[in-house]
Amino acid sequence: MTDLTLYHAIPSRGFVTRWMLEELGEPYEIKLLNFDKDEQKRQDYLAVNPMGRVPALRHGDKIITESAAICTYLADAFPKANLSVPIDSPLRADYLRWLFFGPVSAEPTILWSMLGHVKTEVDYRPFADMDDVVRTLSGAVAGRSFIVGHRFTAADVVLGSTIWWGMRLLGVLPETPELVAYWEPMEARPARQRAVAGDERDGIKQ
Ligand SMILES: N[C@@H](CCC(=O)N[C@@H](CS)C(=O)NCC(=O)O)C(=O)O
Repeated sequence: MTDLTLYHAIPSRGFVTRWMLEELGEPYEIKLLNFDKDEQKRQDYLAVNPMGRVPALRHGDKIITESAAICTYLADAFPKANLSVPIDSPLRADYLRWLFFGPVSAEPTILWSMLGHVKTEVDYRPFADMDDVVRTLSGAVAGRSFIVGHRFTAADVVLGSTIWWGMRLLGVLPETPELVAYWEPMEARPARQRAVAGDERDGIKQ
């Protein structure tokens, strides 16, 4: 019996949080939702996340949604795992910056680029230029094993997932030497490998 339950679908962004849970090392349970059956839109799940989207995490009587928020929450709620950066640390600003950068700045640009820069009705560009995203990201990870300080944190799970998604899954984010050098050791982490194996195993059951 565990008090952590992840609502997940395969494949989906729920994977980011599965990886985070594996890094955490706490027992957790997975409730799989089948998108083909629209299970994410059923009333019982809408009570968990009215957006009808995954992931969502239940921790005891608390519910949290948004993959980056879930990773941030878990890192703070389980400090023994040393995956957060304390609020009084001089690195806290970098930590928050990179936790938000992937989902908020890079992912819309990656998606917009994948969709062929669809025209919007507004007369300003709603998303950052891909060149700016690539230059910023590559510069941030250049020569670094981890995005913040000298150890792995939740920011690596979130930012690494954005890089993998844009660069390897969608193939829209260019494979710069800096991004590849940062990402490949992340991909090899045992916790990520366990999450991949878990998704492969559970994906068959779906
Ligand atoms: N910003 C949210 C996005 C969640 C989201 O859109 N998830 C997709 C899967 S990647 C989903 O649940 N889609 C449901 C659907 O297509 O009906 C997060 O990062 O958690």
